[in-house]
Amino acid sequence: MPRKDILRLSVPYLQVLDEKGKADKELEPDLPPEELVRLYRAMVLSREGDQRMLNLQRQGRIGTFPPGVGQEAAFCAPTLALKKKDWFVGAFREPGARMMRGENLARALLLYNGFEEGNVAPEGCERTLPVSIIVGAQTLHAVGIAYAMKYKGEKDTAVLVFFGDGATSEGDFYEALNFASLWEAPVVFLCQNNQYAISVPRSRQTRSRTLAQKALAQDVPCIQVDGNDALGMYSAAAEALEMARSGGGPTLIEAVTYRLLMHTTADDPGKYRSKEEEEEWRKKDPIPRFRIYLEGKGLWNSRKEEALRAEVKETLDAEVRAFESMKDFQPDAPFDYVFGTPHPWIEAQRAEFLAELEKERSENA
Ligand SMILES: Cc1ncc(C[n+]2csc(CCOP(=O)(O)OP(=O)(O)O)c2C)c(N)n1
Repeated sequence: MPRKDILRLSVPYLQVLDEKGKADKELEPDLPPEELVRLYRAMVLSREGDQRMLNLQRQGRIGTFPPGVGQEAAFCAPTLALKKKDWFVGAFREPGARMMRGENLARALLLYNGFEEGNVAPEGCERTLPVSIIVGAQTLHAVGIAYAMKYKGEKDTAVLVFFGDGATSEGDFYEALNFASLWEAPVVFLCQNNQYAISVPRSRQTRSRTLAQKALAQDVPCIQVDGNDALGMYSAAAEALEMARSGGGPTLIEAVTYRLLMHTTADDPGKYRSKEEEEEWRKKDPIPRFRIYLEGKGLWNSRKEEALRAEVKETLDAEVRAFESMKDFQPDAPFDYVFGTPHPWIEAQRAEFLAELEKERSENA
C-alpha cells in the first residue's frame, strides 16, 4: 500500500496594523475609542515606567530588572482582552500588563529592590500571579489553575499565561501544553518571541520554523502574530480567550517581537547582537505605530500626547515617592509565602535567619 498523508498541519499568521500604522479594514477589531486610548496609555506608561526604573537602577536606587521596552503591544494588548475574573499568569517581562491588572510601579520597585512585599498583590488586583523568574514554570501553574476552574465547575473564565521564546525549550512548557490539551483546559499560552533568551538567539535554540507550531503536536490550535501590532495581538488574544471561556480549550499564540533593550540591567546586548539589527527593529516600534493609527481615527493628537506624557510623569513621580518613603520591612517575609500553611522546617529556617540577622546587627552596632 502506498504511503499517504494522514495529517497535514498549518500555522496561520496575523497582522492587522502594518509597520506604517495602516490597518487592514477587514481585520480591524471592533474596539470602542476609550478602550483603544486605554491601550495606548498602558503602552506609554509601560515604556516610561521602564525608563524611570532604568534611571533608578543606574543611580543605584534599585537592583537589577528586566525591561519590556519594544514588547508593549505583545503584553498590553492581550491583557486588554482579559476580564477581571480571568487569570493573569505572567513571566517577568510584562510591566505594562501588570499595571493594567492593578499593580503599580511602587510594587515593582519593591520587588526589584529585593523586598518580598513586592510579590504581594495590592488590594483589588485579583487573579494575578506574581512574577515568575523560573523560566517556563508558570505555564504549569496556569494549566493547574485552568484545570482547577474546570474541575470546580467555574464557567466563562480563562487563564492567560505569558512566557518567552526561551521557555519553549523547557520541558515544563511541553508538559503544560500536553495536559492543557488533554484536559481541554481554558488557557491561552502567549509566547513573546523577542528573539533572544539572554544572549542565545532563537536560531541557536530551535530549528522549528515557528514557535507556534510547537502546539500542533498536542492538537492545540496556534497562530503566529506580528507582536508589535497592538490590534493583531488584541484580536488573536480576544478570540483565543473567548474560545477558552466557552469550553473550546487552549490556544498557543506566538507574538513575533523584539527586546529593544538589555535582557536585564546586568546584561550588555552589544556583546551578542549588532546595532544594525536593533535599528531595524526600532523601525517596527509598536508605540508610534499604534499612535499613527489612533491619529488616523481622529482619536489622538499632539495636545493629547502632551497631556498624557505629563499625567504619566506625575503618576510615576508619585510611585517613586511612595516607594522611597516606605519603611519597616519585614526581613523574614519570604518565609511566609513558601507554603500556604506553616511548616516546621520553614519555621526552623526562619528562626535561624532571624538569629543570624540579630547577631549581625549587634556586631555592627
Ligand atoms: C529554569 C530556569 N533556567 C534558567 C534561568 C536563567 N534565565 C533567566 S531569564 C532566561 C532567559 C529567558 O528567555 P526567554 O524565555 O526567551 O524570555 P525573555 O527573557 O527573553 O523575556 C534564563 C535562561 C531561569 N531563570 N530559570
